[in-house]
Amino acid sequence: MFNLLIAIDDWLILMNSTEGKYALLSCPRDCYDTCRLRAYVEGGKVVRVIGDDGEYTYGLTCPRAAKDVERIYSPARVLYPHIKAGKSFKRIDWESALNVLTSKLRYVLDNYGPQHVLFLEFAGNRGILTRNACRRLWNFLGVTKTDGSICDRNGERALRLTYGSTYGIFPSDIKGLKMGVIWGFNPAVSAMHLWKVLHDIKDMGGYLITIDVRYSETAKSSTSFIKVKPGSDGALALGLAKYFIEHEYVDEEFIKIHTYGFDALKDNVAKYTLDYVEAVTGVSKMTITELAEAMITNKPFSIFVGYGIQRRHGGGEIVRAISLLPALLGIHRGFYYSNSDGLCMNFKAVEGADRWRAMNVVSMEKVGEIISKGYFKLVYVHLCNPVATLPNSSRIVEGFERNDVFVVVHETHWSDTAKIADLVIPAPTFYEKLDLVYSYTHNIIYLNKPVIEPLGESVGEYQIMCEIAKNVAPNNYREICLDPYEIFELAIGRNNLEKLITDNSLEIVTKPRNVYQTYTGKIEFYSTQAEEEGLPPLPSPPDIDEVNPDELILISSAHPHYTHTQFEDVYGPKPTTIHVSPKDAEKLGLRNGDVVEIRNEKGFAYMTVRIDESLNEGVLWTPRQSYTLDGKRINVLISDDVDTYGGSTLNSTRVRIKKLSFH
Ligand SMILES: Nc1nc2c(c(=O)[nH]1)N[C@H]1C(S)=C(S)[C@@H](COP(=O)(O)OP(=O)(O)OC[C@H]3O[C@@H](n4cnc5c(=O)[nH]c(N)nc54)[C@H](O)[C@@H]3O)O[C@H]1N2
Ligand SMILES: Nc1nc2c(c(=O)[nH]1)N[C@H]1C(S)=C(S)[C@@H](COP(=O)(O)OP(=O)(O)OC[C@H]3O[C@@H](n4cnc5c(=O)[nH]c(N)nc54)[C@H](O)[C@@H]3O)O[C@H]1N2
Ligand code: SF4
Ligand SMILES: [Mo]
Repeated sequence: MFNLLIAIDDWLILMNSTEGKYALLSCPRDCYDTCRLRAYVEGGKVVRVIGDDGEYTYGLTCPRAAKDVERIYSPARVLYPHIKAGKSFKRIDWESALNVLTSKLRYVLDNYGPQHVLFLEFAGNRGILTRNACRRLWNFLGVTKTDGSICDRNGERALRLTYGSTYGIFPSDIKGLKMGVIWGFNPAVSAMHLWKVLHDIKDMGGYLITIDVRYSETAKSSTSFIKVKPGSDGALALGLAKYFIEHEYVDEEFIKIHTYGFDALKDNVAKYTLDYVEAVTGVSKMTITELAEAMITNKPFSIFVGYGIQRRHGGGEIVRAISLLPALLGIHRGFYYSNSDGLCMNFKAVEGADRWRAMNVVSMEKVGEIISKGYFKLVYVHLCNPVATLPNSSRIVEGFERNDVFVVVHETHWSDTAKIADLVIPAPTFYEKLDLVYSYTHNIIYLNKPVIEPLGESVGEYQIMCEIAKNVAPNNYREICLDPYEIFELAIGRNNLEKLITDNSLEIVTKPRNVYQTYTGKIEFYSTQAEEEGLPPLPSPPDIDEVNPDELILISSAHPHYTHTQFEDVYGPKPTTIHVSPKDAEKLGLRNGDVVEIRNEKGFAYMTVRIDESLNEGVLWTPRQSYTLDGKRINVLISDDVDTYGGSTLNSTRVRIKKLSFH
């Protein structure tokens, strides 16, 4: 093993309990909840993991954490560096692995230029050190990076245009609500700890209204459910806005002081009569009226906007329209979406983005198209599994399999992507490394330290970044590679860091809910920044996701057992079922268990039919990144179009299906 430039030998202290010795650490997976976990350790091994009983975790263990022991010690762990040898892999030592990696990187930098190196990452681990700090090297080198747009970009941009930033209500304020409107969000599956807090609203006699394209797990346990046609939520929101304005329910005083562009908005909503909205959304006039009246009479309420709703054409405009509703009724930031903008933390300094900037940025949706053409000569992948999770994924496989593209994957497990890489290097799980973990929902940050030794020869991402920096940028090494605690200090400041080191967790100060970082300092119904950027200054959502007569819309969303493609080694591969509405099944002559071909211009796949009453006619559903019967992932068919707000349109995927007959 080579000598680490930064040795991390600072371990979490184990505490005694009747059930054994345990340490507290935080889950850095890409998930709303960022739980505090109790990891029980015996003989240097993690033997059990449960959710701690403190604030925001409430002693609830999710199905992923419950299986973390199996995941840590899974046979699918990458334990040693491996290099591609023909059709399989050969184990090599770290020194050789680093030699291959740095010499390839230097070769591409010198002969092609930094823009031909792609740094491809996402959020497999959201730790400050593992994720943000590793960007320092790649920003310094000026390589190509992605725009990180796959997940929540459309909604993020919408809220920044309207409110100046994305933060809304924090969990500590949810208790005071009379009503929660859960819009295109399935927290019963995707955020079970936040869901507990939301559910408390109902248990205290308040209301939960869920708006979705299917009768989701969340809808089943809400006070009421409103089913809409995919992509029609913007029309519903502007219909509600018109109702508030017409019936003089708006808070004029609040509007005068805190908002900009109300008169223009008034004209903008004129066409959204109840008749029009009913025709577009499929929601009856009576239900629309009831929803409007519920908002008027149950203040304060908050709208919990999910990410599923905005991954579509017009997704940004839809979130903008929805986000205006509480403001019309006099509520400051009456929404929840992502609270990271509201934390007083300096991500730019951590990433070195305040001094260096990547040269070239590519859309995450278009990675497949660009990679398949061989533009990038070296691709460095960590914290993601792009050949399974990005859209148009067969193009990514095509690119990775080219002889003139060298693919390096730093992974904890043999992911789909690792399996087709040229060089695979082993990474420790979050139980095996130091990090600072923050949440995009609550405001408690944690200092994670290892509870066990890194398995096999795994080495942390930040340490590898430092090794590469030493080799390819020796003169700037000291600037790029700071001590991990210096990185943490950049993120939260010295005073906070001192408290964090003493207590292991810390409540971070949040920005005030009644302050708006827009040009006018107000909530902008009419967005001055959108105008400047050539986007419509007033919310202009599409009426609906357009489809041709024989096409259906394919929606995919989170499954309780998996975090995207993780935990398939524990729970087994994701199901190969496609859910079809009873009406479509009848039209297409389909029965449960039939095998169908699903096809669009990107390709085809085979799946097994499950007839599902929770779906509207015209909508298909499958767990995200599901497998198909012919051994692909559904992402071979997923839309790679980019929304006008720069984000993904995964849920605007249009397909045709037909029963396969075997002769
Ligand atoms: N168990 C589990 N939890 C997770 C994850 C995981 O993989 N597994 N991943 C995490 C990540 S990265 C993310 S981004 C979040 C995602 O979690 P959520 O924000 O809940 O988003 P999705 O699960 O994609 O979709 C939420 C709902 O949107 C609905 N929807 C889709 N289109 C429309 C529409 O046009 N209108 C309306 N009204 N509804 C629509 C879907 O039917 C679905 O029920 O979950 C996080 N939590
Ligand atoms: N069809 C469809 N596709 C989707 C979506 C959808 O709704 N439908 N949702 C999209 C969304 S919202 C998201 S966020 C993306 C997620 O896309 P990805 O981030 O690619 O999802 P994961 O499968 O979780 O991949 C994370 C990888 O990181 C690895 N990993 C975990 N911890 C560590 C670590 O500490 N170090 C290292 N080096 N590796 C680690 C895991 O083993 C795993 O292979 O998928 C997108 N794709
Ligand atoms: S995956 Fe989400 S719900 Fe599960 S432990 Fe991690 S943060 Fe909590
Ligand atoms: Mo996501």
